[in-house]
Amino acid sequence: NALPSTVVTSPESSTENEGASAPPVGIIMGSDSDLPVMALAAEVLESFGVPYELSVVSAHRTPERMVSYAQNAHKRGVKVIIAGAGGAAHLPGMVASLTPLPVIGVPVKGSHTDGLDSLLSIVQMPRGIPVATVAIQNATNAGLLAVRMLGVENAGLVEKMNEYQNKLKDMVLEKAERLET
Ligand code: RP5
Repeated sequence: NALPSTVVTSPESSTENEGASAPPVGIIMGSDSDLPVMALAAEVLESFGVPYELSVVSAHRTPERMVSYAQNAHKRGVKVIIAGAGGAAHLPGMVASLTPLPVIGVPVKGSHTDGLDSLLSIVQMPRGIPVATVAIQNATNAGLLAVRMLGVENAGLVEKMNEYQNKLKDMVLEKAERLET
């Protein structure tokens, strides 16, 4: 599971380091076992040149760390949080309840279940506390959604997203053409 070279890891102390200039995207996950999935979001951000930090923050095993991370992220300069978890996947929703930032939830498949449990745990939020939930294991879309959110204030990212979508379209059309000839 080699990670992209510009990964910025967030040490424990940085969760409370108010005033520091954090990268715009915080990728957090309930366990290091979620990393193979969550690395997909990191890869997307890397390809768009968006800096990020990567951290294990467990709602159940390190609840105080989760509270500290969520309450301080916006003060440190984080703009969007991507939170992945599996099973009783409380992390994205709890973090959303503690931060004013947009939270994108990634349901991670468990070793004994198909991930539907994680999906429902993350998507079924009560009115008032939204989590933008992507499909099971689809951290790629979480990364893309974060880029689109940051594009609200960054015309360069909007341009890159246009290019990305055009490339996607070309790829599909090439495949369709190969099939049809
Ligand atoms: C969740 O429990 C994590 O997000 C992970 O998906 C799942 C299993 O964690 P490990 O037992 O592999 O550490 O909190």
